Amino acid sequence: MTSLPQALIFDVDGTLADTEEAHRLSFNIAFDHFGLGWHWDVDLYRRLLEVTGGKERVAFWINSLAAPPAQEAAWLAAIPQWHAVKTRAYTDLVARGQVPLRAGVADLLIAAHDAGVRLGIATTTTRANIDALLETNLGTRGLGLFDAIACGDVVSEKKPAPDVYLLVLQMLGVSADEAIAFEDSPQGLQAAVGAGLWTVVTSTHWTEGSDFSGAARVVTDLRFAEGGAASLAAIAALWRAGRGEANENHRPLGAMPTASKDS
Ligand code: XBP
Ligand code: MG
Repeated sequence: MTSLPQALIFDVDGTLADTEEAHRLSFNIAFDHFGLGWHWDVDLYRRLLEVTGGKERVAFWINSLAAPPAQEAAWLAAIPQWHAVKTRAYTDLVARGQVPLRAGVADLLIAAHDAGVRLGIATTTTRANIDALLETNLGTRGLGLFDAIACGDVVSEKKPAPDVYLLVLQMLGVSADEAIAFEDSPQGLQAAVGAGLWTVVTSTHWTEGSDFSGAARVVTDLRFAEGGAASLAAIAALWRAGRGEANENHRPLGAMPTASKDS
């Protein structure tokens, strides 16, 4: 029996669930709520997804409008208020069952947890979004499956910086070479690889065709075999076989992240 990694670390948006359409709708709900007259369509949002973090994404959008300095400053100051409305809209969509987990995810999480593999989350999204996603899709045991959750503003440098992965490794008490990361985007992949992690990419329609150089594997979903336990064993076997070669490609571990001013 292939020995298992000590930990599996999951990105959230695009990896645990295909969430970005719900995020896009929620941003537009917030823009309408405040009468801003902005609408992010699918093509524009796909481009904006290169900016990680919802608040940062709105700030990037505002800067692109080249508004008069006083107007720009007023809009930038209002982002936290808008983002709170957006997050409420998003968590409502999730709670109504509009955002299911991706294929194979629930089985893999439960199999890994039951096998004693530690589970972590390393994400740019807001904590309330994670709680809603896990509780709605996995019930009250959902959050309890995870030993460490590093999310949102807990680090000042968001993905593609490696900080959130370095932090969750620290929280788990696991070294990068004893863990596997799962991501969906080039920014997330860069963050995980930058932290020294052997990384599996499960792209979505938002990120397919992106440059996933540095990924140990690029797959369509996390069903590596029939059932969670078999998938876990299959992923572990690939990891054991590939770990040596992958580590040669990884950049050295970054310095431990400095906790952000908000933490
Ligand atoms: C993806 C992100 C997030 C979401 C929106 O996070 O960049 O910002 O798009 O969520 P992940 P917020 O690292 O899980 O792929 O509005 O809460 O930021
Ligand atoms: Mg993602």
